Amino acid sequence: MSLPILVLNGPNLNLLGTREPEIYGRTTLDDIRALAEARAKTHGLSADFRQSNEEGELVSWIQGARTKASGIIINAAAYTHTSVAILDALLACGLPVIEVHLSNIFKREEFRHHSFVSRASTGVICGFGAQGYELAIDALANILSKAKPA
Ligand code: CA2
Repeated sequence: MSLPILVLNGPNLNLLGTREPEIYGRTTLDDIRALAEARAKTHGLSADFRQSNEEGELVSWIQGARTKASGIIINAAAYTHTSVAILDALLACGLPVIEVHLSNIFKREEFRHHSFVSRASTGVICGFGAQGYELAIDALANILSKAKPA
């Protein structure tokens, strides 16, 4: 069994489904966890799904992933646009990274158009709501299958 995919969620995503449904929809983070775990299973993989409101905790989880995960899917939420610490941790971990956003950040305020996370990511998926996590798992599964020695 390969190492799990680490699925990281940043600040305020624990509020999903309870506030601002016009932007983020009515799906809760627990719903997304279930979707991600089910999707990983279809690829013979597992998902280690986490959320934190704290930048340092996210950095520590990324550091730990080096030996405990096969790849990272990250919605760093507001830290996407501010955190060099998360970028540095992602660059250092040496794992494939897929960046996800529920909303289309390019249709929103100018300050959301820049992502530090993107510099460490193989690809970015945004604007597809909860489905974006499933798309990210498919993309990562494809990357991991190609990286496997024959
Ligand atoms: O679209 C995304 O997934 C974002 O990463 C969400 C972040 C935002 O800062 C990014 O620019 C784009 C915000 C997450 C906050 O989630 C909430 C959910 C419900 C109610 C309030 C906030």
